[in-house]
Amino acid sequence: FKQKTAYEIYQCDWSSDVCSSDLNGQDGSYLAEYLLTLGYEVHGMVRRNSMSENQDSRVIHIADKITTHYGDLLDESSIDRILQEVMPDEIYNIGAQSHVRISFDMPQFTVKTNALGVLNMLESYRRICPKANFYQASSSEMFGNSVDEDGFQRETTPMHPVSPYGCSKMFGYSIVKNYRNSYKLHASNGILFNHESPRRGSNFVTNKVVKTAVQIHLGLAEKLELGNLDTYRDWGHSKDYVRAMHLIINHPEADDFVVSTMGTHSVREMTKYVFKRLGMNYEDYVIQNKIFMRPEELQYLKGDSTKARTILGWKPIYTFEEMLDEMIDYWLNVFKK
Ligand code: F7E
Repeated sequence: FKQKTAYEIYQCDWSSDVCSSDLNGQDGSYLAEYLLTLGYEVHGMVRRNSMSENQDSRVIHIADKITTHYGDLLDESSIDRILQEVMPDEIYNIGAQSHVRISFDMPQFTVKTNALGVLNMLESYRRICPKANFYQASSSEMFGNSVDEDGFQRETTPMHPVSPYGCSKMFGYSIVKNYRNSYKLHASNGILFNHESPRRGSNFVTNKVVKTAVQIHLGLAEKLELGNLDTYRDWGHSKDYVRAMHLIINHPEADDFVVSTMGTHSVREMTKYVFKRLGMNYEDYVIQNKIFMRPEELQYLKGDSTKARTILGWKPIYTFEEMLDEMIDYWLNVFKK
């Protein structure tokens, strides 16, 4: 293991290796692929669970190119052990209980993982490898229903979260800033708006709509049950957003950046588009079920990412439609086999 590490550090352009939490999530898998194309040595933390196939299913195709370590954001000793072994140059904390609706069912687990988990990472990082750069996956859910007069949320918009998930992310965001200032660490926040892909869990609304619409189209399902159709989200593609994470962590000064498409669509508009592309009218198939509603809802998101575009030179490549088309094609392929 050590020889391999030394060899690869010597070989790669960036003289750098990287450590990321939740390698097997949507973003973790795209980030690992992206960093490999840049010549990084990639180490990822995976959480043990009782369904073995879920622990590496999104990264199985690159399993021989990355190193995985069992660990947990709530198990400080596992974080210490991994950081001591790897001594990374870049640390991406993208592990979380990321489902907003589920955070109302499991508020304490959500807060422990998403808030205390960040603090655990920061403490290990500060003690073991403080010269590394640190990226925290912060979220537009922290804004809650707070919108600037021009209809955007940006770095300066007040944060008033409306879910246990949003509250937990706001602690993570704040403690990163606190550690940056207190200990002069290169610790940054990406405030990422919703980002999707074929690898998105199918209990998030885009992939739920696409997967079920394809099943209906192929005669494999009859109805689609949704919650609130009239909320608005700024949806981008995860592949574009992991490029932003890398730019943020490598910016000479640690800072906080909004990452967004600067556009917004309602759940209804998104659903209408997907069904239309499959030759159907969504109104014939969609029914509302209140079990998918949230006790308190975030109504409207549209992010202003001017700062990231100007300072980091980042911009998204995928359009909203191209992203949904890719997801539709993915599920058509899965179910036609
Ligand atoms: O919901 C509505 C729902 O669960 C989007 C996470 O990545 O982005 C994500 O959080 C909207 C909400 O994402 C259903 O009420 C209607 O208004 O896809 P979602 P989210 O809650 O916005 C932020 C930035 C994060 O950081 C989070 O980790 O769609 N909606 N019907 C539904 N949502 C779901 N899941 N299922 C429905 O049946």
